[in-house]
Amino acid sequence: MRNQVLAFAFCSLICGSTFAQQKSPQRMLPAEQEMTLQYGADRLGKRHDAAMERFRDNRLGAFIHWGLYAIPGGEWNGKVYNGAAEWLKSWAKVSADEWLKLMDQWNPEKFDAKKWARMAKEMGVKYVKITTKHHEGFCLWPSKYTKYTVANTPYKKDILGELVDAYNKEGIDVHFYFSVMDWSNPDYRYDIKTKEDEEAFRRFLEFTDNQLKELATRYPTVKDFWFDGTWDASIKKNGWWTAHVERMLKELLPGVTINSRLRADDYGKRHFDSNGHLMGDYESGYERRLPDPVKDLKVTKWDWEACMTIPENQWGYHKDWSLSYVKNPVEVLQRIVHSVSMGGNMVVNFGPQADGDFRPEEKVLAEAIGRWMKKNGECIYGCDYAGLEKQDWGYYTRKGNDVYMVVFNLPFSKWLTVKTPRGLKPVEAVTLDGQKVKVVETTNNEYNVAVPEKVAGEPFVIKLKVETVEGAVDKYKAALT
Ligand code: JFZ
Repeated sequence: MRNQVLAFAFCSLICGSTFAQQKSPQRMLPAEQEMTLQYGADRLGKRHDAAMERFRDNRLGAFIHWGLYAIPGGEWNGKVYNGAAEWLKSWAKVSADEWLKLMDQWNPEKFDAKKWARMAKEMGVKYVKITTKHHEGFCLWPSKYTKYTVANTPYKKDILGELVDAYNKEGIDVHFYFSVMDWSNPDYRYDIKTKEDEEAFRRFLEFTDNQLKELATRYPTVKDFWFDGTWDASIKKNGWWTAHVERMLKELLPGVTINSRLRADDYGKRHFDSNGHLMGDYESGYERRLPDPVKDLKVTKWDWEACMTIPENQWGYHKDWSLSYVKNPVEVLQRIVHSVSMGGNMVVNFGPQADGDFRPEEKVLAEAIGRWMKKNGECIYGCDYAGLEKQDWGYYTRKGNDVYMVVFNLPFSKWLTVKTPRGLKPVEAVTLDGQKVKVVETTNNEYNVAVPEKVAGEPFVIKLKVETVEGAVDKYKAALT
């Protein structure tokens, strides 16, 4: 922050007031005036290799938060805490030793990796992000570097390995969630204040490197690392280490993708470096919220992935979902479409039970999303920001010259308004089940698109085939670069 202020002040001096009055542009300084950073962004603009294209085209993923916290499910010593269940150790002020005793009860009798993989396939997700280790420190794989792993529970077997195999067999990519902050490790520090802290934290970073190398070599088909628990001063003061981790994993696993939450630059600036450039391969700041489709179109300039919980804020299994608002399948769909319409991915979270089964609400939701995706997935997978002005009936997505109108709100009249940028013209409109739909030009670059005759009682899709004339300004194409 301090450096952004400095950079900004410096810029006002050089460029005069006009430039300085611009509100927080992503790029504040002409390239030659940017500060030199050793641990800033490794790349400017989007990544365009095959692995990144695959990450982007997948568009829909599932999150799995599974750890010891699934056993108490939000309740400790008879008291139910409504805070996030995976943070229960902290809400109920349980010591690490006592918490880790839950390992003796870890024996998910109904766990069947193949069933989990079929459920994901049915839901239409193209990738699954699994908590290899959450803040509590318990590892779903038999790590050599700590005793707090599945290997030392009654279950014994390598859950992560079983899941990687099962998902991969269904053609689903596996991403690893990894919390750097680790409540089980006495060397972890929230800040570095003394020589002793420094030494402990150096040991901790080495331990973390070892675990990451272990994950990358034991499970070489992993496609992505999603880091969490990186917000403490101790890590911000060691930005070099976050850059090192990204490089280390990319050397071990060519093509691997990494979220921005890992990174801090030379000055402890996170996600975006002190010059305003995204660090890592995609922004991972959108959590349980989404960018505004009218105001925040800047997000189409970089890749991003949002993740969301089905209740308000429960990632791990909580036994009582009656305590807060719980989204219905259409709301979940709307958030998926919203994300794709702004060039982002969406990951829907599941918190499996301690017995290895999923709660009924999650099964119903996964099935409902899957049914819709089977019919309408064409407007999600491989799609991007369309470059058309948002309308109240829903969202646009686009693949080349196919613009998809995803309609959530049925108008009282039979017409849906479409406004196109200059040079872009709809030539034909059809529903995904093949009904032709009327398009009438109402004024320059404005059209009425008819609501199809038969619409199911759920969001539906109209595919507009469009033509662009030579020389047209196409915001869609610009967003792809
Ligand atoms: C973190 C975890 O603490 C939480 O348990 C869950 O795993 C979630 C996916 O990630 O929580 C966060 C992290 C970052 C923000 C908010 C919650 N954030 O940047 O707004």
